[in-house]
Amino acid sequence: MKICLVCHKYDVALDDPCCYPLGFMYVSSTLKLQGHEVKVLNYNLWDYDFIEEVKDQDVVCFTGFEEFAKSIVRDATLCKEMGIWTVLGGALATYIPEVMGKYVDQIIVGEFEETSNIDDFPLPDYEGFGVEEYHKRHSLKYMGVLTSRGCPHSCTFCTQICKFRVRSLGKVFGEIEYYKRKYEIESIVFNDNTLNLSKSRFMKICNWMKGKDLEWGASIRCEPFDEEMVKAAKESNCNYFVVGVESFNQVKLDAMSKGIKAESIINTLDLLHKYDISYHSSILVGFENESYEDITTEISLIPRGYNVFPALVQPFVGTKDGKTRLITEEQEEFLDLEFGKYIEAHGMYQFPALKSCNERKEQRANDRCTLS
Ligand code: B12
Ligand SMILES: C[S@@+](CC[C@H](N)C(=O)[O-])C[C@H]1O[C@@H](n2cnc3c(N)ncnc32)[C@H](O)[C@@H]1O
Ligand code: SF4
Repeated sequence: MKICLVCHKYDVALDDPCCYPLGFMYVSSTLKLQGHEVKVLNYNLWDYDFIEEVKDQDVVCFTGFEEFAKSIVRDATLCKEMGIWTVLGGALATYIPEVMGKYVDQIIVGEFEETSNIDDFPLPDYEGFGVEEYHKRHSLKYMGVLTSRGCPHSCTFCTQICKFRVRSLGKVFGEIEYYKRKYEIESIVFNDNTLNLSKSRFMKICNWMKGKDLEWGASIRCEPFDEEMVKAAKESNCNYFVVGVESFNQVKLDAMSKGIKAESIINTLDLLHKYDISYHSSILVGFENESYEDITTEISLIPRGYNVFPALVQPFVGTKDGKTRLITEEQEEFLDLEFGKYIEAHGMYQFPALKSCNERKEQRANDRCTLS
């Protein structure tokens, strides 16, 4: 069958360390393995004449979070008018199938490859989604790699599409070696929800990355994390972590089922400072029992000197938090703007290795000047 995957444009900079639509790329490679002829419209890189592109296709597939809902409805309606079968997978399909089912012919809930063994999944279809173009536009060549799916924790504000499973590390390392050979990459972003669920697995990853001449980054929880782990990360060229902090208040951490102790947050962040590994993290505010004063007080109590930024909890499909707020819409808008300004001023999302192309070119030019 001729199947077209429509990947709408994310509202993130192309240089974001998480810019690859990995889930859809996995769908693509599985479909190819099943013998389908797959075509991808990746709006993150290019624009298309939609009708022209899909008119000879048997099936058109969509994916995404809330921000894509409008574009999905628009394009699915066009497809229906043309008599093309439409399919939706991902978060919207999984959590609000009854709503989205009105606009598409078929809904696929959860992981596409759910029934097979995680180690048998084909690698994500980077080629089909234009990886060479990403590499041209990025300031450095990196690939996103998943060593696991899902997360065994259940923080109240977060949702997972699938149950937690890990890949065998041999497979993960093989994938990285393959990318290194094929694309001469400079960096790896581990796109797992949490890379440090197990200390021994985290140590094995660090030990393997050591000496590979690849920078890397990942998302981690504050527990388990200790000096042995941060040292191994540093020695293996780790240069960035996204750290789950959410609050320094133990009562609030417990209410959101975070499963960590407030003191381990400080320990973790201090270790990152000691070993000079960049990071960013958020304090989540705007839960249903929080007044404007509670929020401003919590923000004023964020310990100084850490890269911890305030953020409004987002009521994603599949989560309940943030749907009912105690603060008024005006207060919410005001906080959102203030947080935006704060983040812009401090460059929260500036993954150190992924500076904008211009900045990197400038830096190279400056480096040359200094040397000559
Ligand atoms: C890459 C990434 C992004 C990228 C791309 C998004 C994407 N989906 O690929 C970008 C940069 C856009 C992004 C942005 C954000 N993200 Co993000 N992101 C990720 C990340 C690291 C990897 C995604 C991934 O590859 N998942 C694994 C794949 C295998 O799963 P999947 O995408 O669900 O795909 C499978 C199924 O859903 C299904 N499927 C998917 N599409 C389709 C389509 C069809 C047709 C079919 C049949 C099946 C199907 O099959 C796939 C393979 O099995 C995840 C963490 C994680 N490991 O999941 C966070 C994650 C999804 N992001 C998260 C967050 C919080 C954000 C941001 C709010 C960050 C921020 N502060 O701005 C924004 C907001 C996004 C939004 N508007 O809602 C949260 C979501 C939390 C939640 N929903 O409660 C996650 C889970 C991280 C976390 N634990 O906090 N993100
Ligand atoms: C991958 S997690 C961080 C690492 C690790 N999994 C952890 O939770 O400690 C990414 C971060 O995204 C943020 N996040 C997740 N769901 C969110 C939501 N609904 N609203 C706002 N931020 C959210 C949280 O701050 C969370 O720590
Ligand atoms: S916030 Fe992090 S630890 Fe909590 S459930 Fe989500 S991914 Fe897991």
